[in-house]
Amino acid sequence: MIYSIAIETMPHAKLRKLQSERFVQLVQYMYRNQPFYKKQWDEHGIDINKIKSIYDIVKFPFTCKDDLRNNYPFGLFAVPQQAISRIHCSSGSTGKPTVVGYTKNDLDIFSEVVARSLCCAGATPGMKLHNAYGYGLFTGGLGLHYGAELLGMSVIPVSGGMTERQIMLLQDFKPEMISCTPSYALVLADTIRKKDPELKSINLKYAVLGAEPWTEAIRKEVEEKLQVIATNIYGLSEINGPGISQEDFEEKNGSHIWEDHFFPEVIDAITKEPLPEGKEGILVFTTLTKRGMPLMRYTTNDICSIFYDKSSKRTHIKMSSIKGRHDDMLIIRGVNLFHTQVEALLEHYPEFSSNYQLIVEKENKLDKVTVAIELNETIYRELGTAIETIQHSNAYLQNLKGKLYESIKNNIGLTMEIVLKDFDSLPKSEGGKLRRIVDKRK
Ligand code: DLL
Repeated sequence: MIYSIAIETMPHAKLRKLQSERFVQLVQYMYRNQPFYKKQWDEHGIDINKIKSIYDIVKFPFTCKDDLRNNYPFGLFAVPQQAISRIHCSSGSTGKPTVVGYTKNDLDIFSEVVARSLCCAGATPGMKLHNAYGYGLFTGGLGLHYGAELLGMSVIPVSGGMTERQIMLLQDFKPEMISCTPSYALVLADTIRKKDPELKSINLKYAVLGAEPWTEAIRKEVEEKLQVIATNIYGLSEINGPGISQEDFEEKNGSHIWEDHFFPEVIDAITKEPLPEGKEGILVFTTLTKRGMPLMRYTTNDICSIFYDKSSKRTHIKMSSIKGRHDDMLIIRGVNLFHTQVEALLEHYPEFSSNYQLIVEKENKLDKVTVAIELNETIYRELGTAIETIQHSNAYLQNLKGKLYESIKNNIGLTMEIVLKDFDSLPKSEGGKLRRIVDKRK
């Protein structure tokens, strides 16, 4: 089902015209109401009256996370604080969070794009949604919640954590759709299967997964273990929250960015020049319709490409899955490395569980990467002893480690130490975002 046919299938020329109209109004609005932008644009000699179309966007400087931090907490609000209906924060793990304010109308748009996204993921009115994204300052819980209600779903606002209780509710309420992080979907799947290996007690059909980078291997595993169709939902609080883009459950090759509200660009990480369709770089967004705290050319730091897909049911541009965040990119002995590259190789090894960590440290002044990876449950039980202690003497395990070592070396161009771990021994998702990298160099 398409939530809004007129918008989601709008011809490109008409979409571009709509974006241009919205952009021209936005620029005037921001200049009048956000002193930060007025000052910045004056310093850059931008004459806002000469801004005539969306193509003029290249004249504007970028906004970055530090601009939000420097204006903490409410300095970028474009309306008096009393006109802000809700405040969310980014999930930054250190220092002050970045704050986002929404007017009532911004929240209506937020719900609308999430309703669109849920339809795109396979939802229809009347379906039940088990929403296991965290409720609170994080945008995931409330964002999905109100969008699902707008669509006419019955929302079960479970939030994150308390896995046993979640499973009881999945079994008793029998929701058709679940929304959570991909890593938590796997935790739920493994826990359910321990009690019910054939999955007879639940009725899930769709999973809407996002908030952290994930790969095709994880998709396959979630789909097999939970017997669902899993699609990607993307977003960030600075721009809105979840529902900036969403994958179609029948197409699954990239997520549609709702271009009538969020104008995307991809720029080169070094030169900051906009890149053509299909080229990978840093994703940048301009909020075309937000009024509480609009942002111009916000650099997300997320690495992906954007492209039009003529074979799609919808006309809006797609983005590839996020490879990682630019600030999460590891530089190992001069080679750029995202953890998702290692994850993609692990897909070929059913002997492992999907739980792994990359540990980076200095050894004799050189970067050293260790891949700590759990064995899958069956092999672990067969071996029946602490894996870490026997991995150097057991021929089967040595051979397995050797194959992974070679595969990483040949595909990524780096040598990494492989350390096998007991099943279920590495940190798991408890509903929030899971960090795969432990960088001890910092
Ligand atoms: O994670 C919003 C969200 C909630 C998205 C629920 C999807 C589902 P923040 O906490 O501000 O907002 O974190 C935003 O998370 O810049 C990406 O680095 C990462 N991220 C979000 N969705 C995806 C995804 C929410 N589908 C940051 N794939 C973003 C990869 C994602 N990374």
